[in-house]
Amino acid sequence: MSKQVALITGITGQDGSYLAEFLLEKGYEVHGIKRRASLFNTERVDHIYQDPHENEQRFYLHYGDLTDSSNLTRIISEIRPTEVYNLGAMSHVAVSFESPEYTADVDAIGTLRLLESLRFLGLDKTTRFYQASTSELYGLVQEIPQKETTPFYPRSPYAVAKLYAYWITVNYREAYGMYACNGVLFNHESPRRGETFVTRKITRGLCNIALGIEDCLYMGNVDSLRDWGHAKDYVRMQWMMLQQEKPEDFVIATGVQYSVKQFIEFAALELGIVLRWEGEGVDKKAFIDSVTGDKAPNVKVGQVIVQIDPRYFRPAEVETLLGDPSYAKQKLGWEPQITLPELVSEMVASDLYQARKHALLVNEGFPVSVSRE
Ligand code: NDP
Ligand code: GDR
Repeated sequence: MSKQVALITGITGQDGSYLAEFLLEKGYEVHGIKRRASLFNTERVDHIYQDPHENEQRFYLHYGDLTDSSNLTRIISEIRPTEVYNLGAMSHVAVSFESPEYTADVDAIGTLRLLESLRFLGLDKTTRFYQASTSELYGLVQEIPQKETTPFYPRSPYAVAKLYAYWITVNYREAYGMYACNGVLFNHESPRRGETFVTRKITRGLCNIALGIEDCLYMGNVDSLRDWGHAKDYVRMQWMMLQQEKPEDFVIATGVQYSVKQFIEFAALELGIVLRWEGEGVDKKAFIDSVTGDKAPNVKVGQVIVQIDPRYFRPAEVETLLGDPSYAKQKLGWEPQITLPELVSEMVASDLYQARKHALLVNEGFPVSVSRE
């Protein structure tokens, strides 16, 4: 078989890092695009970084940006990938309301730039293209659960930009016969999830509270319902989608839904904290009802540890998402292997480890600040 060469945009993100590991294990040569930042931003892939002086290198990082066509075209012409995974994006829904134009440039036009580069370089008949589409396309849901045929109704600048990316991917498949497909992925999480997405904010915040580093977790809409899976299961699916005979779009989800409030309760329980909720709307708060076990030595019964803060409400909310992954199961034999309790447990263990490191430094007299948002 000829050499498999993958190009991953967004390699420094949650999914990019898991996908890079997965493809390296499969024997691929893996190239990733990283953005220049004023600090190191490769923490999620440092463990697979290969010193360029080593022989038999199979992992490469290139500086680049989805807003820069000439840069993308140069990288693609140099490495001539057999598969391109477009995972790069301004991926935070709330932030997209603050930076709508930038979000459109990266998430919508960035996708077009990649597709055009492949076409311009004559790779449109050989290189396979994966687009990171999203359940946010369903937004104000028209059908429960959502599947491949459910109509879209995006509710944020992020989702509208991703709608363009979805359709331009379909268009290049139909117009030029490209092997290009969309994975419509529902929320997926892991210990590598960005700290400002809700699940990570919860596990990190509660672990910090358990060890006395923070006092309270300020949340937005805790009644919001999501279908959460594990990123490791979802990147496997991204690769599977590019190994089919014909390109198709697939919904990837667990088919199980929980509220943000339930996620908070699961994470608290993992720490041995039992919560009781009181109040409604912005007065809603959760206090500690009882503590079992020794993972939360710095909390006390009666302490309020979750409060609602309207600053985390969105101008337009996606209240409920629940995916139907039947087609992916039937056509590709894909099933998620990691359950939500296992995911919560892994995330809490990882954030507790980080919080312990933090507490140790503070106890030894080294001042450490906590980044919050
Ligand atoms: P992350 O936010 O963790 O990662 C996003 C990646 O995109 C980072 O590597 C980031 O770089 C990079 N990026 C941001 N802006 C640019 C730019 N202008 N040019 C090049 N790269 C850029 O996202 P996830 O890993 O969670 O998600 C991967 C993709 O899947 C995204 O497109 C997201 O929208 C989509 N998606 C995610 C879902 C989820 O639940 N995780 C569900 C459905 C879709 P840097 O590290 O420098 O910021
Ligand atoms: P989402 O993920 O918007 O679904 O987009 P996020 O984790 O940010 O929010 C999920 C739900 O939780 C509610 N929420 C809060 N969210 C955040 N971030 N912070 C809070 O304090 C908070 N309180 C309540 C939100 O309102 C929302 O309803 C993610 C991203 O990864 C997208 O890139 C991806 O496309 C979709 O998932 C599928």
